[in-house]
Amino acid sequence: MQENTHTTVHQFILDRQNDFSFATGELSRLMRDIILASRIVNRDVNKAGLMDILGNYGSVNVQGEEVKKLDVRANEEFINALKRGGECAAVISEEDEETNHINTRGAYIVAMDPLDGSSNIDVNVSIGTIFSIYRRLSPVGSEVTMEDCLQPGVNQVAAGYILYGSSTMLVYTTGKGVNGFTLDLSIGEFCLSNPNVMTPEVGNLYSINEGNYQKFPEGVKNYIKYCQEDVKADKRPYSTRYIGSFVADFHRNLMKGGIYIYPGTDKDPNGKLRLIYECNPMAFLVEQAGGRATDGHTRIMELTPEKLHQRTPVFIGSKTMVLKAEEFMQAQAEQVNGG
Ligand code: P6P
Repeated sequence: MQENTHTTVHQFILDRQNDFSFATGELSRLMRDIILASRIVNRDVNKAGLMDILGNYGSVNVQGEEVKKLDVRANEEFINALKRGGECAAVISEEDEETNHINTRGAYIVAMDPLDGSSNIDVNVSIGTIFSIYRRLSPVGSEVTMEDCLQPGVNQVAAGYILYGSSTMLVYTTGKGVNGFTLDLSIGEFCLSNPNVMTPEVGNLYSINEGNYQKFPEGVKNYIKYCQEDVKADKRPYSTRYIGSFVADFHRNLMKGGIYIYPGTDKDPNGKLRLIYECNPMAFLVEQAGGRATDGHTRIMELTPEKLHQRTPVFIGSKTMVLKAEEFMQAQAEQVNGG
């Protein structure tokens, strides 16, 4: 009988229980809750193509049930799983204006984008869930405070994403490296498929919505021109790859090397992506994989959030590429300041 060579994510977490420097199984159980919800969301996302049968948002389906948008349903699945698990004190979600207070006895704060890029579902493009985990600062048993929710990214104890793509993958870190797990539908388990992920120091892919080129800062425009120069020794011109789904663009660049940029513009100086539940978790992951994440000047994880849904410009990916982009941003700043 063939020996089972699968390492499930649950075995992996238990084997590394000691990595969670303080958790007595709490963080393991929190991950269990997130993983359970992700499998339910995966099932729903895979059915999305049948929405005509299931009905669209706001309608009532053949069973007489209200049909909810998938990101609304995903949000409910994750919050319900975290409620049942008992380890989570509060959830910050892109779907909810205010913090969801779950359980005063919980020791952890979860920040998440339950279904990022959900507008791509209708055209069968990969989408994802992004999550970030903090220990609460206030005492267990008390009400969660805004200080608990507005912690800088350097305080994260875990972060990850689930990519609902050609296969469904869980990629996460607890500060001891990055590991990837692929959902094996035949056994219904996430199994270790990408141990110890390290992102290439330099890649040849750049991801940015060039439709906004006219609005970009000069530093970004100059970096894009740099990417397009014909310098073979430097693997330039780079190729542009932009799916319009952050998790999918990030994952491809993490594995192959590359840079994703969503810059600020005069109209939207803080760009589009959210600091707490999109940029911080991806910044934790990319740094653990040897990459870099800044707002063009400052390390993402050192930015202090002032609002739950605060946005930030983001330059994230292969370290050498992010540093080069920052050079162009710095040159622009010096020019503006007459430096
Ligand atoms: P744009 C999806 O709405 C999202 O938040 C990210 O997943 C994606 O990278 C970005 O916005 C796309 O934004 O403005 O290029 O369509």
